[in-house]
Amino acid sequence: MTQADFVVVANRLPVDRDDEGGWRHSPGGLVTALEPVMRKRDGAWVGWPGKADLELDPLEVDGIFIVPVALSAAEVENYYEGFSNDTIWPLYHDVIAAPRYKRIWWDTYVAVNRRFAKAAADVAAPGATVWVQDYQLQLVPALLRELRPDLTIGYFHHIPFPAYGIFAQLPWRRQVLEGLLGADVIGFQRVADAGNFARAVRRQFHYETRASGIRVPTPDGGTRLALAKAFPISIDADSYVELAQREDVRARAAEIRASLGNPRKILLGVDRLDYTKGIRHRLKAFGELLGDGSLSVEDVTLVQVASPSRERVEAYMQLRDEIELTVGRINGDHDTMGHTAIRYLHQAYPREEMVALYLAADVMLVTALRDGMNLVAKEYVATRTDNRGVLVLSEFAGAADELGSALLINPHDIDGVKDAIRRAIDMPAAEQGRRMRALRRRVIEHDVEDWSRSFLTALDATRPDAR
Ligand code: GDG
Repeated sequence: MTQADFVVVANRLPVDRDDEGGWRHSPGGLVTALEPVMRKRDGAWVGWPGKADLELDPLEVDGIFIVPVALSAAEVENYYEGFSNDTIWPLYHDVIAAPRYKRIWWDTYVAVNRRFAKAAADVAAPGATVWVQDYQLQLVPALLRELRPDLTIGYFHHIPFPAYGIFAQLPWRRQVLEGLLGADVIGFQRVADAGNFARAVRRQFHYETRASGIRVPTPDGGTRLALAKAFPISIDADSYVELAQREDVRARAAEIRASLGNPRKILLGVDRLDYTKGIRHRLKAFGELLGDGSLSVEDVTLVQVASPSRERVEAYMQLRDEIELTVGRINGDHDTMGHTAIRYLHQAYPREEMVALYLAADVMLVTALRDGMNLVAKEYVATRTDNRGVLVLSEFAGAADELGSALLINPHDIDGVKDAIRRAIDMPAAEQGRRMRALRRRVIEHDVEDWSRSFLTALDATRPDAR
């Protein structure tokens, strides 16, 4: 049995199974971020291959040791669609949608987390470092520590951690906190998320917390220190800059503008179709601006990419209906034969096309009601190599902590969103340049490699031999 000194545990594997039974690289941000470390550290990746009832043996793909964890169709329904995406996701995003608490979902979540922990314990070499990713696997750190006390365990939480008053709704709140406290370093997107976590730990267990450290009791009657701290995630900025400078991508951006009738300004929204992203608020503001005559479709078009997501979860089906009704109404009221108000695209595109869209857009609208980070905001900024363009950014996205030079908005304040859109459309080039330069500096200096390096450095510092 192969053993690895560095193990990543995530809900999904970094590769997808293609229809011929081969493996394809899935180009996600996490994969790009961790690939260099995986190679350097002789890494293994434990995760679900993305299809139910697929039992696969471990294998090596492009220098990464892949350990597939099988899930039955019922487990996908209860652990993934149920507890992860219909309990934790809405609860941790400030109950924008109502979380559903079902005991069968919880029981399955526990069973699946055990399976992931066991798989990680089996592949980790003595004294290895294991990095667990995200809210689907909150119990893995403690389960793994129980199986393998010799390991150094990190956990990164990609979504918000809510205020105690909201978190306290969770019937299994103590078990979840205990699960997370099994890690040596618990990483969050924002300082506020780490603070909410520490507060929940104090309220539930009365453990002592000082600065980022939490004193956690150990089975031998002593204590150990767990670190709960912000490590804001980022993008592979260089690869976005490169794409943005490619001739074919730039030509495609011009083609997109032309195919929309070369409007004076193009506004853009890019989101998974998710109720956390504030798509309805954005449409409402834009619709009102057209309605009150502030904007005209001859002049301005909104392109909204809403990539399909979690289509078997009820709240997402409802959201899709509402958004499509709203888009239909706005377009019906305002379109002319030659111009459309909203070009709505319920599709997923290759990365080149996304970058062409970023290049074509004068204004990027990120109006999330709650978002761990929001990488779309960072991607837009990275591609704007001419320092033109305006980012309108929700204060409720983690990215707002770093991107203060954007036009920050409260998405619930529709008049405020309308003002920001107007301001963005009319912003003089000099001000665009000033703001965009500051935004780009931040994203390029703090890229995803910087993120994984700072997390792993903090994690290494907790090793017994480093202490
Ligand atoms: C979670 C947290 C946190 C979207 N549509 C297409 C496409 N995308 C890409 C974007 C971006 C990514 O998906 C979405 O990332 P976000 O950060 O915006 O949002 P979530 O999916 O909700 O991610 C979030 C993140 O984890 C990382 O920690 O920032 O807060 O919710 O990269 O470009 N990519 C392609 N075609 C599409 O149609 N190729």
